[in-house]
Amino acid sequence: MTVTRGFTGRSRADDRDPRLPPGQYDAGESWPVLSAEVTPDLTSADWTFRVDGLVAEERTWSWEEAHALPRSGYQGDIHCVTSWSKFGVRFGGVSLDTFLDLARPLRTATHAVAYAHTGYTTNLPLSDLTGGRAWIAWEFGGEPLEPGHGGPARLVVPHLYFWKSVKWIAGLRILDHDEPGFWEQNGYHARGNPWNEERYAGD
Ligand SMILES: Nc1nc2c(c(=O)[nH]1)N[C@H]1C(S)=C(S)[C@@H](COP(=O)(O)O)O[C@H]1N2
Ligand SMILES: [Mo]
Repeated sequence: MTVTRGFTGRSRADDRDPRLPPGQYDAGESWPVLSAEVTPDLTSADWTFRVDGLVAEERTWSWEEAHALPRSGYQGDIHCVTSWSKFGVRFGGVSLDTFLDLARPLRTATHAVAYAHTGYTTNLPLSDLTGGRAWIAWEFGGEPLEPGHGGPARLVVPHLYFWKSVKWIAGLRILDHDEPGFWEQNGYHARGNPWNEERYAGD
């Protein structure tokens, strides 16, 4: 009788941390800064967050107005398309559901373009921004978010590759179609689900 090799023993795949999506490695304590633009000189007094486009009510929140909303946060892992992942990070801010509930996307709305105060953009289906899966965050590990990492405030959409998590977030434009953002126009995948390795268009 033959025994299929690899079936009885512990395979290499079993040694992988189950938190690591395919093709990723654990960056440990380090947190690389990855920016296409120069870190802007943006203070919390200058910062605003706007939701416009296909909504019942276009809204803009100041720093104080955003901080008056119910607090929410994320604790878990993040995954950059350049292949580092970081486990157990903690972001604090407000759930995007809270902002979208106040602006009320129209029935025809399907997607959003998230844009930064610097001009960086990325596109997301609305379904990836709702249901407690996306945040406007101004705290990291209980401390104010550093400017290099997107402070005063950034978008955090941790279930997608981190290029979707716009630093120095300025707003969401709500659309009835998908419109490629900065990296997506340069060959990156429209959605970017790390568990399906959706790195590039066509993946
Ligand atoms: N405004 C802006 N947001 C951005 C980027 C950027 O270049 N500009 N890079 C994205 C990419 S590719 C990643 S991996 C993360 C990096 O965030 P970090 O620099 O805090 O690690 O921010 C995302 N958000
Ligand atoms: Mo990235």
